[in-house]
Amino acid sequence: MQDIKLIEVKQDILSENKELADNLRTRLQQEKTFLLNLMSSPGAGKTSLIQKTIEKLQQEFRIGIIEADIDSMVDSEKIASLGITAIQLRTGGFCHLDASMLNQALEDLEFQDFDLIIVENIGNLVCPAEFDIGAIKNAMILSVPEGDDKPLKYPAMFSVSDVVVLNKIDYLQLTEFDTLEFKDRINSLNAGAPVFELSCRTEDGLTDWTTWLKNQIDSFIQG
Ligand SMILES: Nc1nc2c(ncn2[C@@H]2O[C@H](COP(=O)(O)OP(=O)(O)O)[C@@H](O)[C@H]2O)c(=O)[nH]1
Ligand SMILES: [Mg+2]
Repeated sequence: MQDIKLIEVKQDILSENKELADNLRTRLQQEKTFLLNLMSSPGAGKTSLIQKTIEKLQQEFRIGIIEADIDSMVDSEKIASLGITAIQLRTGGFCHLDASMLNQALEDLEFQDFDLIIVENIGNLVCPAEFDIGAIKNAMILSVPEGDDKPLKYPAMFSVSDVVVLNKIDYLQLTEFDTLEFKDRINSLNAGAPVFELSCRTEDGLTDWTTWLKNQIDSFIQG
């Protein structure tokens, strides 16, 4: 029988991606452009949080948005209607973004002209956690209707995120969601990661999030 050659495709792809992501991060640091990678499952509130964040921070920062979707332009049209520069990445079936896709989008956007670029990653709690896109910070949103057990089911996503947003707190009284349990579960995976509880609908808790983000950008630009 002939020898069978085993190729660890995933490992190769991931290490190549990591190198490209590190290069991208260095360029972002040189140009002082803060790249935020926003991840969540579909419908948790990525586009809503981006819209609210733009409203609160557009006076202070030059903001650009990169929208990723498997096959639509819906979200980038919403952002463009706010008068904000948006780029749409259509992944044609891919369930995540990677550093080379980001490289292309950042060149098109002329990223040097922005203080803050928010990337709306593909709605998915699995694949985006594996691919470093060169972001300065990774953020994820979980919405209350998804349940407080999600850190147990998707530990990688909760581990790679520098910050967690719990959205749709206006649903709390309709569910069994246990906020303390949820935070404990995050803490055991990712000690010290801040968790912001908010509602994009009522705007409760929104200012704590935008203040945190503003402080992160300010210290990044000054650093
Ligand atoms: N009740 C409630 N609905 C919300 C909230 N945030 C977003 N939504 C709704 O949830 C749906 C999905 O939100 P969207 O921002 O498109 O999620 P995305 O798929 O992660 O970008 C939309 O109908 C939003 O209006 C919230 O805080 N409370
Ligand atoms: Mg969206």
